[in-house]
Amino acid sequence: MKNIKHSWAEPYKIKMVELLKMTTPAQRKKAMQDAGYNTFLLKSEDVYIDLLTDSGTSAMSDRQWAGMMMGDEAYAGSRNFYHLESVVKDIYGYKYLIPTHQGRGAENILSKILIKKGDIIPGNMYFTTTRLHQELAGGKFEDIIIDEAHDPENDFPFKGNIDLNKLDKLIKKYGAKRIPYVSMATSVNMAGGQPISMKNLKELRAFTKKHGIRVIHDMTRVAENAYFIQQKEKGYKDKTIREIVKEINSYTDGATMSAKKDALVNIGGFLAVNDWDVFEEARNMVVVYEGLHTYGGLAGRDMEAMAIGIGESVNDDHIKARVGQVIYLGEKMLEYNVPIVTPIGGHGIFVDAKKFLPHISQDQFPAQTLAAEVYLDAGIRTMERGVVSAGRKANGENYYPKLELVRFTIPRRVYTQAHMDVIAESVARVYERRNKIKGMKMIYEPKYLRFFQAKFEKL
Ligand code: PLI
Repeated sequence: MKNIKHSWAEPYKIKMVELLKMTTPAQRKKAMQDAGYNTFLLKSEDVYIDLLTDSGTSAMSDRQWAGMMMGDEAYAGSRNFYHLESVVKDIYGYKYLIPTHQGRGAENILSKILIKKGDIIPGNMYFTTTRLHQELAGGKFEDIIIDEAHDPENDFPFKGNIDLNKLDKLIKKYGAKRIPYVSMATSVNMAGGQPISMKNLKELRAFTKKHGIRVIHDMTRVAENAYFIQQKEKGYKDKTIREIVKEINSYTDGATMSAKKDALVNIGGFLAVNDWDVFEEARNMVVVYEGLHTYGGLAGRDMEAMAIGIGESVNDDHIKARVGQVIYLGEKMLEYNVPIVTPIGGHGIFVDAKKFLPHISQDQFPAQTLAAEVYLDAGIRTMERGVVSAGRKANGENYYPKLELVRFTIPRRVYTQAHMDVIAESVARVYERRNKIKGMKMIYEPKYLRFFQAKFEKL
């Protein structure tokens, strides 16, 4: 009896299905060429299993759909806003709420309020939209994540941690006055969904307090981070996800949230702060960029679905199955010797394209190439997270990130274990023929966030 495994399973059953189109290799070849070898430019109906992102792609529950029918679509003072506000206070612990249409809406407002020209914003690895808003507001992002995060094979369990020595050096170099806040993300997306530990967060809080620097939390995937703390950090195994999430937030001064991830909705986000002055300024500004402060670009029904989704997102059974499915896929890929970022993160598997295609130089876009090849094999859509996503510096030079990854992002509550098997087998097939794969050149490059619309040609 002792050796029988205790498997996780989904804490829900399926009530409605969406049919998928199956494609032939010839159809996929044409679709990929038409898309300029950029998976963002594929038509969704040409995709079999869509792992482009976990953003806005979750399946909502029957309770969330019922909530949608309870939308109060008043221009001002919708009851759904007050419901959301009470949930953000109660579950997340932040005092003041500004709803926004999605995460970057909150990033825009926050960056404009807190950042002055010439400021430095240290953070645990950049995220594309977050860094761009910081730069557009006149700031400069500085990466202070621990070195382990840049090594895909390092098995340290909390690769999202912040290196306080790096922060200290920045303070000594620029002075605390030029650092408006530390941009701290839970489940660091670009590092492979890697968590930050509670211990590190507590140390960060104490250190920043000493220097009078705020901590702003990108809480897009906070529940997934909480799961790793519960499973791996001493002293947390008997705490609930809900308790851990609240504790994480308690060490920060405010947060930007893309509710399209953890919070299980297809659209929505918010800015939440504890500081009245920042709130007041944000409440002024949201009217300019998003909408009135009681809807922020969202319909009443969207806010209701978000309020209910936040509650579901901190349920222990939900998060165990959610991350369990990601780990299942990662372990399957490892069985086929596919090089992936380890430890396996919370929202997807990140395949190490430098190691998968060592004969392709970073100038020939190994991760972009691999994402195209994976689509061609079985219609699985993934995303480049490497030199294309990293973009260019203010002086026009490319950023060359150490990590050159293809992200297989798992939408929440959408695909089954059989889909995971199909994905792992497809990647294993591409891995078998890896030596024959050639790189690409970029033939069209947009000015901002180029990965969304750039086009490529095979060499
Ligand atoms: O896509 P938005 O504007 O709702 O959120 C922006 C955003 C902010 N922070 C983090 C960590 C994100 O992952 C994020 C969006 N991520 C996307 C779209 C993704 O595919 O990962």
